Amino acid sequence: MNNRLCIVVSLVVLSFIACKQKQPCPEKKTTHEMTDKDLHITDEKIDHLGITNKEYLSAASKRALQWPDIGNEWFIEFSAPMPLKGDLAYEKGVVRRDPSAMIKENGKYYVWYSKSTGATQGFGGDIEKDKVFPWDRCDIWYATSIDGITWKEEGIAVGRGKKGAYDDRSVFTVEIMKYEDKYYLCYQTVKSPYNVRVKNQVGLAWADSPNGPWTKSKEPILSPADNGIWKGEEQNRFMVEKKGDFDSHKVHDPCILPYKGKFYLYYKGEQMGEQITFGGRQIRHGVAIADNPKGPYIKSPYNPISNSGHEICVWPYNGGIASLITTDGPEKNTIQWAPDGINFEIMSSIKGAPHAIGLNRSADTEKEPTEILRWGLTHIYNNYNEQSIMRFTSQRRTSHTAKGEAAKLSTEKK
Ligand code: AAL
Repeated sequence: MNNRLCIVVSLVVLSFIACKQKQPCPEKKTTHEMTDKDLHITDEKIDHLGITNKEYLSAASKRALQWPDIGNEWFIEFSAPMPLKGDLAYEKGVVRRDPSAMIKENGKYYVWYSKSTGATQGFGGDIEKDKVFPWDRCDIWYATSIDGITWKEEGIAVGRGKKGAYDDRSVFTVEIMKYEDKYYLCYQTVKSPYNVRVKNQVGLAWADSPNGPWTKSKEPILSPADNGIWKGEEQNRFMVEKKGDFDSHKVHDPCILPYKGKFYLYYKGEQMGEQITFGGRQIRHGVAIADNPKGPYIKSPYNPISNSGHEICVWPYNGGIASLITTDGPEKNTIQWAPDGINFEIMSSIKGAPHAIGLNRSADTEKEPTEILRWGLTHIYNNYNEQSIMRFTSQRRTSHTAKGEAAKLSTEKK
């Protein structure tokens, strides 16, 4: 090639690359840039959405046209939590919180939860002696019930480890998985001293019966990412040289689901140097996947899989995984669904959901996407030193009638 030709070819290639770079990627079009073709407009959709003129679509109308065919069944309302009866009723001086899901065995519901006693002093005093959080110095207890309302506390399931073990300070926020007639409890662990920079891990215990005895894993099954760097020696969790991954400080709220022949451990991550964003804490969710219930659990390269939420609340639905996203982040107060357990899309927005939900795993999850949320367990703060487990219910919103209108409608139907 002579020099002139060479220059011409190079210029053509360079301008092609430059032009390519300027082109917006088709998947990255803003709502404003979308054309009728992108929106799949039909007369039926225009009528359903009540759009005045399809030649003049506002950004809101374009978004509405993009909504997939989401059914009303994803939209639900929660009733105020109700107290439980029996041993799980409010008890003076006792913290019972973060109920696991319930499983039904031998005609009884089983639930596991964090239990501790005594006042919470916080981090101002002597952390060697004090209880720094309501979930500090906890053991995992369990209870059974015939009707899900009156409960009998059965005793301790998994206690804290011996001094020096990774779980010597507290074991808490537990979830249950039953798989092939074996039972698995996964839970949070903290090793002493419980200071504000302490890393939190996840432990696992297994048993042949829901009544135990439970064998604990010798090592944690999940740990925080180790790529954050604290700044200075002071016990200050907001001071960092580098924040690291979304889960560089804590891995919390573990929940294992058998899914597609593997085991998906969903968890909440807390990052070193946490900030307030979008009016809430920087809380995200991740998933780690294993071939066997006992692990090893490998964190997904797609993490974080949610940039919002708090406690993990996930269930299988229609070949995918549904997730209730509460409390923190720009997508809080939504229910999301991922066809592959990883790529979640918003299916509905909901009013404030109960915290730390313990799902009813015996529900028919395929009946409706939110069937599993018809009733379950949650916790409330009676005050900072006492928390109790409560029962929630939810219902679908199917009508909106004026006073007297519903009665009239049903008479007319007859
Ligand atoms: C909850 C959960 C975890 C935290 C603490 C107890 O909301 O996210 O369990 O560690 O608070």
